[in-house]
Amino acid sequence: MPRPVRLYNHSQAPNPRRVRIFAAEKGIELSLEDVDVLAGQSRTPEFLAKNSSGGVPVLELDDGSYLSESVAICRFLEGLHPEPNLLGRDLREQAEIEMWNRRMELELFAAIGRTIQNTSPIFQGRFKQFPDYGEAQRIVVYQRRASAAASSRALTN
Ligand SMILES: N[C@@H](CCC(=O)N[C@@H](CS)C(=O)NCC(=O)O)C(=O)O
Repeated sequence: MPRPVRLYNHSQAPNPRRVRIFAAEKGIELSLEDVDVLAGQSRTPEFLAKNSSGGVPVLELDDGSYLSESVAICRFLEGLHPEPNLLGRDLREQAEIEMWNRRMELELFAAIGRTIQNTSPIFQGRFKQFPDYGEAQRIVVYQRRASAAASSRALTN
């Protein structure tokens, strides 16, 4: 099985952070190479050859291949380092984790992304911004965060 060589990273971006947190929970030390995505470094022909989607994280492997998509990278790390188990020991547990993962990504994380992309000066010039839409999405984020917190409290009580 190929082993990780380095993780193409951005210190403030959420998707690479997700992989860094997952690796840290497992005690895996990944060598990081920062990519200035705001300066367009993930959109160069050289980087697009590593990940045609043009984003980070990307995990470089010692067989010369590259793996992108934060969840796919986490799943690969889980396979290489099964303990501590983070993605479920049996089918039921795996499906439960996947359910929460999908909810967090589609219902919360996507709305956070739409808020930031439509309101933050960081994204001016990268996207056509619709600030009113961004502010409406901000309200959605707060509502969904409250509802996720209530579900989580119900699960732990
Ligand atoms: N679905 C991908 C999303 C990757 C992504 O959008 N990464 C952002 C940083 S959080 C990025 O590199 N954006 C730069 C760009 O798209 O040019 C994943 O989960 O890894």
